[in-house]
Amino acid sequence: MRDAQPQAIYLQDYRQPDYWISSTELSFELYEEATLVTSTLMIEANGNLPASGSLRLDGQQLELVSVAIDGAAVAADAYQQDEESLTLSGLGSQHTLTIVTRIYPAQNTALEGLYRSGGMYCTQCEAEGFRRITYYLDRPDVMSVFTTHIIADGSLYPVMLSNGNCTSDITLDDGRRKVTWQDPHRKPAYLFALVAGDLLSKEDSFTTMNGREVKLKIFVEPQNIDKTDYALDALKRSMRWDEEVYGREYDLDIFMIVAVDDFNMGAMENKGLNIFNSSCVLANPATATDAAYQRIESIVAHEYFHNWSGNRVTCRDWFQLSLKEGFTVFRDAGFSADMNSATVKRIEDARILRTVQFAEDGGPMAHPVQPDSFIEISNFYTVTIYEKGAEVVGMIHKILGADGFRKGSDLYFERHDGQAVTIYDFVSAMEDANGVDLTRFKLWYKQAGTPVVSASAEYRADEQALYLTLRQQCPDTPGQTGKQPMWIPVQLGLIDSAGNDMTVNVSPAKDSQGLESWTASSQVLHFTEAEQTFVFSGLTEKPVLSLFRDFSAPVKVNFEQSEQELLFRLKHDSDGFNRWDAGQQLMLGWILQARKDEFELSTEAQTVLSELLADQSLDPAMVSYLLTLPSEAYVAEFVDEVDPHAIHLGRQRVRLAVAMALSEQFAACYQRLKSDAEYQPEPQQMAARALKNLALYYWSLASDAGLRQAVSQFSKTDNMTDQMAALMALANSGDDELAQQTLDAFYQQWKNDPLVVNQWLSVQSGSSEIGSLQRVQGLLEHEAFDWRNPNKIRSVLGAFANQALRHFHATDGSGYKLLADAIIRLNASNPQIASRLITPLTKWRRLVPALSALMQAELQRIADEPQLSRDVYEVVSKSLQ
Ligand code: B3K
Ligand code: ZN
Repeated sequence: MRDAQPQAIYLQDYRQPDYWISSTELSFELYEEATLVTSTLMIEANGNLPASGSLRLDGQQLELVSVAIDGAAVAADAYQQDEESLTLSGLGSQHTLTIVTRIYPAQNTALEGLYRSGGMYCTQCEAEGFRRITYYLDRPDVMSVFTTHIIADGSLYPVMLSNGNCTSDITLDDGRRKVTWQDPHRKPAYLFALVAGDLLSKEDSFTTMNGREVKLKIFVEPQNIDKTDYALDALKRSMRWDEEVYGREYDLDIFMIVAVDDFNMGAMENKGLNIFNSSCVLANPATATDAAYQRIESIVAHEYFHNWSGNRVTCRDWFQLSLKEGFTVFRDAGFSADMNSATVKRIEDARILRTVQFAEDGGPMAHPVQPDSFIEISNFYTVTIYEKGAEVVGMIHKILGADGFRKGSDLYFERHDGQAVTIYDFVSAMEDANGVDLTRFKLWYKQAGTPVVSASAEYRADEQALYLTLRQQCPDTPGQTGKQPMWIPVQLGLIDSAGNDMTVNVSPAKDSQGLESWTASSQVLHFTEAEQTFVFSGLTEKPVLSLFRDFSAPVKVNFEQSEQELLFRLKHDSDGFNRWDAGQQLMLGWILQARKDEFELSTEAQTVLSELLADQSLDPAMVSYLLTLPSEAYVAEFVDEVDPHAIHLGRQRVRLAVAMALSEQFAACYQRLKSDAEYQPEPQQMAARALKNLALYYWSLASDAGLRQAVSQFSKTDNMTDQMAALMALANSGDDELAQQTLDAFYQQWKNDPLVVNQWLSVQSGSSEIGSLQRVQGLLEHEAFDWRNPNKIRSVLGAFANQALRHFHATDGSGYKLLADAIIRLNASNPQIASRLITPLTKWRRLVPALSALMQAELQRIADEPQLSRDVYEVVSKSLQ
């Protein structure tokens, strides 16, 4: 907790440190009540700066026991200490510092630094958690070689791990065990990790492209040992993929993953010792859904890929966070696309961008992919840094093509291996390897906000030409006005009346600054000015335009197409992503219309949808997305003033109309895809289950026969994907008694498996049907709930505020109050989690006036709290500005 007005820090103030730390030796003596940390640092003055003789080390919540310089104790009046630092002065160019601190992991509820989770010790140091372990230069440009000793009671903590290789394991005279780990790679402190616990491990090995044998180990609490196979398999596939696609080989003899129950994020890429939220690594068929398997696959890959994009080449400062996160998300997306369906992956990513990221870009926390200031860096692990950052990297990929991009990434890794660099170093490597100038493109990193592209097209039969005029405009965001036009890659197609792609000839060939307008190999149009007209010639008939194929840029598009054209593209577009997009535009129109009126599906729409459902040549996973309505949150992004109740009503009407109109087709589709094959978490089966369960969802809405089928699937299945789909259908069926019976049965079956119980919590809290305030309050009191566990908080409060919109936006403001009370409570125990929960409240300006006022009042109530953490203060104060 700090004073009420924490200060922002600025990118432009970046300076190198006065000293470097060439080596770091840490000794952890773990006792039940406290941990003693002895840190021995070799420091060297930074020759790039005039000698200051002064060194300010970061440290928070530390009990300082002693300080010595070159072996001589320093008296307490010879250093300065405050709540955030320890400063030594009068130093020469090289010294050995020995600092002893005492810390209290069992009392650490913020889950940063060293803490206890269940019976084990673990760490989370990114971004600034290491300073809660010892005084240090806790900044990513200070890279050091680490040696770690862990001393503890070996019977309580048989497994003791840190980064690198284990170099000694001895029993001391007093019977305690001392284990030593050495990491040969220089790294910043945020990549440090330590684990001690009573754990079991599942082992495997991987032979790298150069024939080196790497030991792989996943450590879990004993009851979870049967849930490690899939993550191990995903890890091996990631390692192979990174060799094949990026030429990157692993660089230590061992790679470890540890599953931890209490964790603020998904996982952490500590060098050689990744620590995972157990929900992102543990799975078996009975307890994990297909979606959970896919999440595990992508997060295991993401953390593994960080070994190069993040660890070998790291960030100079935290303003460069997207250097490692945007690039690594782009890499894991490529991996998931290759392992599963590329179209489906693109659809999923675009959905996140359009719901969550566009909302962030349009709200009070909007920031560029490279922010220029922040108060608390933990608030910047955002969809903008991660997902928009990945889209920006993806646009570079679109512009350069796969081969050019690979040349650029090779140069980047080679040039900067072992360094802490900036986003522009990445862009420079891409430019230098390809001889291109991306100066204009860099605006994507600097300018916040979602550009809006408006398109209008005119076909001139006499010229056999289509005139396409594009205009772009990027709205003002906090602290940024008057944005410049961006370089927007528009992948496009022109479709003839038979549904085939036509050849594209574009003029002018270059823009006003000489940049080519069209890249034929990737079918990308380069749109770089505020307004441009492109002429497509040689068109013997009027084409149907398919713009922004493959979601080629993270922009909003205004382009009117008739229901007929949208249906045509839903049926014929050769780009799977744009088929989905056409369908979403269509359904969005229906929902907006149904807010005011009853809704009926047109005959044409009914025909196209039933054809899709019956077409067995299509990927069933894609079809399930084609037939999924936009979520309420997605719809909210397309209206000027959000009335969540009207959106809910409109969506319910459309949902029912689709269910009723195609009831028989859904029943038939379900029967066709039902299978007795043994469950496997592999793409084909997953795709079939996705469509089968979508069919069940609609079918059970439309008829008792469907509902009976859901009841039977619920109890007869052997896998969580099918059981969860049935549970969702029944819980949301509108039959309260049936819903409750099923929920109770599910809890009885699974109450001893915390990860399954979390799913049970969120099915209820996240439902616009049953997620009432009263129910959510009940869940907060339930034996299964725990305020210390971030997964539980997300499952109840996160699901409620982000998904059960009808209840969260209750017209008496009770939903907002419930969330604000929770934020105030968590502000004291876990500021990061508290701060993340504020997001739904940051949208108050976009709501209808009555709700807006109620929400603003709750934000103000939080702002008025006396002891706000820096995390909560930043989001609340920016939201009220
Ligand atoms: N790099 C970590 C994020 C840790 C954030 C801590 N506040 C996870 C990831 O992106 O891989
Ligand atoms: Zn990451």
